[in-house]
Amino acid sequence: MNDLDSLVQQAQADFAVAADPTALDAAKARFLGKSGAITQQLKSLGQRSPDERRTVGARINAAKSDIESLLEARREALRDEALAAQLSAEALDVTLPGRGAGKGGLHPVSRTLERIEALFRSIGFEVADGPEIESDFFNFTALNTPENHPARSMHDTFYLEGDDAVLLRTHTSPVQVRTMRAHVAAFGDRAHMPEIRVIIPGRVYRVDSDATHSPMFHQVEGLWVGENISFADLKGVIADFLRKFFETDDLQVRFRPSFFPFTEPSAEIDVGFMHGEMKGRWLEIAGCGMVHPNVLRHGGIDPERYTGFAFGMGPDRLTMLRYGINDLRLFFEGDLRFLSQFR
Ligand code: 2U9
Repeated sequence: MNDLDSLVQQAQADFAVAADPTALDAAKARFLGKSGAITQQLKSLGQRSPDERRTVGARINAAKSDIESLLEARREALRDEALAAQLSAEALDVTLPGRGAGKGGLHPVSRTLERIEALFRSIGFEVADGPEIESDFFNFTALNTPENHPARSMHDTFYLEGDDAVLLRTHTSPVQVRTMRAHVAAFGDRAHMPEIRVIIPGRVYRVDSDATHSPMFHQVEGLWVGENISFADLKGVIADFLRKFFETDDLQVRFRPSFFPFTEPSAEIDVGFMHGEMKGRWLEIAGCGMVHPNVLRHGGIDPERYTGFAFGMGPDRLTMLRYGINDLRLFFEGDLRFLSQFR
């Protein structure tokens, strides 16, 4: 066997053990590269006689073309191996049942909020919102909450680091003050300013956490300001709302005197069911009152001419009552085993 035949055999053996394209390129360089064995042979032709050059040259070129064919064959074999490996790794069993798109649904508290909004819209209320990061002024001062009130302590309220005048709102009430100011700015110069009728649903924050308290919870507050708005209007609106919300006229509503810094007089609202399993029990459902004159003033409204009522309720608690849920934290853990029951 001459040199060239053994070179071709050597190339075949080297290509066969190259396990990937990089190793194959390295093997190719040993034969066909700039200083590869075949290239060396071609270079040495210069030292031969013209006759030899022709015959030997033809044999070298034949060996070169054999090696190139062997290389291409091995390349193709490696490509086939890689494809086969990929196909078996990505094997798809088309006989498996489909996973489905996983239909989503509204969170139970969102459903309650939507119901409350729809009921108040039907009697001419607008829905407003505002910032969850509030100033101490709008959250407390404008709402007639004294400087030393316990609600203002670090113990009860989340303050932003490095600025004790900025906090996570503890109620949605600052939005009512903002609403009053915006309303006065828009309509305050008219002989008869239109009434304000607004509800504010939203997230609020307090330092509190157990089965019935979460550091983040929801509130819906309402405000109706105009000339001659009275406590009788408040009672009518609330009683109507509760009968529609609980889908029964079989319901008693009780107003118990209470105290809030932002309303005077103030009351807690209880509902009593006259039949069924809740018969004879009173449930505290909301708080309310006539907006304090100081709060109207902070809203830019003259308390000598206008009066208003406000109320606040907890939609989380209303949702717990409606569905018989005993732990508030379930709402905010994002566990689909719980949430998907409300779809
Ligand atoms: C303005 C003036 C007055 C809103 C009110 C309550 C009473 C109340 C609680 C009910 C359940 C909070 O989520 S809860 O724990 N709220 O008892 N809220 S009066 O009074 C306002 C609001 C804004 C400008």
